[in-house]
Amino acid sequence: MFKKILIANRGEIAMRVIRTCKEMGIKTVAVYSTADRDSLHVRFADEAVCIGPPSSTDSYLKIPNIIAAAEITNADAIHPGYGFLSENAKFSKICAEHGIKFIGASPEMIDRMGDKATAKATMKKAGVPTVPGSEGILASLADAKKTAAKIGYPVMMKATAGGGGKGMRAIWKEEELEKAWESARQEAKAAFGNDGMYMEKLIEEPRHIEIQIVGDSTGKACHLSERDCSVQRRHQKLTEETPSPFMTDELREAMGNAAVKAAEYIKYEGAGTIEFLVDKHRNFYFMEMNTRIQVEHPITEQVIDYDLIREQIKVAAGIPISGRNYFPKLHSIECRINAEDPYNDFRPSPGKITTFHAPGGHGVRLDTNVYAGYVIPPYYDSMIAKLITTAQTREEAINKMKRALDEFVIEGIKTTIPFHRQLMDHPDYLEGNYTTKFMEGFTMK
Ligand code: MV4
Repeated sequence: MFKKILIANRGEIAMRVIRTCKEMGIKTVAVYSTADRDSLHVRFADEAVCIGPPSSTDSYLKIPNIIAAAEITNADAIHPGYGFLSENAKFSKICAEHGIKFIGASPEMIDRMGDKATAKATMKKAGVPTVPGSEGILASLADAKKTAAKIGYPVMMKATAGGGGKGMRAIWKEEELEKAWESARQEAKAAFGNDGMYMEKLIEEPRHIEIQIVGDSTGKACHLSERDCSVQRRHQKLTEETPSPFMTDELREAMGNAAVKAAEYIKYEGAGTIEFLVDKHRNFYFMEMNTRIQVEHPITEQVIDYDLIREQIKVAAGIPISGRNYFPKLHSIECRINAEDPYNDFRPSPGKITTFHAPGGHGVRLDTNVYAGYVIPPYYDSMIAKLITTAQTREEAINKMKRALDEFVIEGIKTTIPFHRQLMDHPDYLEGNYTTKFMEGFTMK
């Protein structure tokens, strides 16, 4: 087992990893930028190394500085968290070259799943349902036109180096195709340095339902059931829940088995998430695979009483998984609390937190790195806390979330607490009747 793990991240996920390491008797090293000098993860780790100035490019994304921090502290593994370098194949490779265990996917796996057209072709070979569409990358505009005519409009054009909606265009009729082709490729080239595009039948009003999987070094994989992440705004998840209100036992069985089949086919090691699009007829289709721990992992932990970070560390240390699948025994909801103003287009609201009163009580979990007096820096992601409630039923979990949100006091900055409180009263949300289109019709009262 590792003796010392460096956490190459910040904020709540750094705290999350440090907590499990402490429980496992593993020493921890925090890395921080000069803007994060007073951050909680710096204080809770056994050691801390400053790796640069505030900008992420010069600190949390600066591979030489992170490797140097691991070398000088003699860390034998690095946990990348999510975001930053968590799905950076070059970083995974450099860790391996320095004899430091990257607690994440191999460089080959990251590249294979990071290229969306390749990931999709791989899943299709594994026998996982995929959306009907082009065989790989579109060769030209003429090829795109021919493919769209074959699939039948509406179609969705996507950047192979993309993900999270960047470089994606919905095309409803042929007249729109050329403009979409040019603009999407330009956007993809600028964002990813790769303008490869592929095309699929457009799935109307889909749900985003993802399956958590864990694979080990013996080639075995298991699933830990689903998370419904359909409530998103501009491809940013706002709240997630498990079980999905749209799920049936048959659908869970089919999606879980497909996810395990995929993980074992690619010999996936570690924690991963397979994202599916689910249409109104409950047909499900592979969308993307994430080779990292996800922000929303706590709701899965809550309903099956499982520590996903612990499992990641054990698998990375070569310890085999039990192999059984896990099904939700409870209901859990996560609300992402961001330093943003929901009354002003969710614009960022950094600054000093003058009052902080955390909710608590039975079935309430708060994963956060902020406290009264903490100054939220403007350089990083705006999420400051994840409020998670868990209960026997969805209705009880919602009522608990309402009560916890009402208890949650943060002053000095604006937050998305009022948005979540209003969401918990929304008739369609209460009915579990929502798709990825839900936020298009939502306005703050
Ligand atoms: C789709 C789709 C409809 N049809 N693909 C959004 C980002 C990336 N995860 C893929 N996405 C979508 N792909 C087909 N063939 C609709 C979306 C989509 C979406 C998916 C999940 C969660 C939120 C979304 C918001 C807009 C569009």
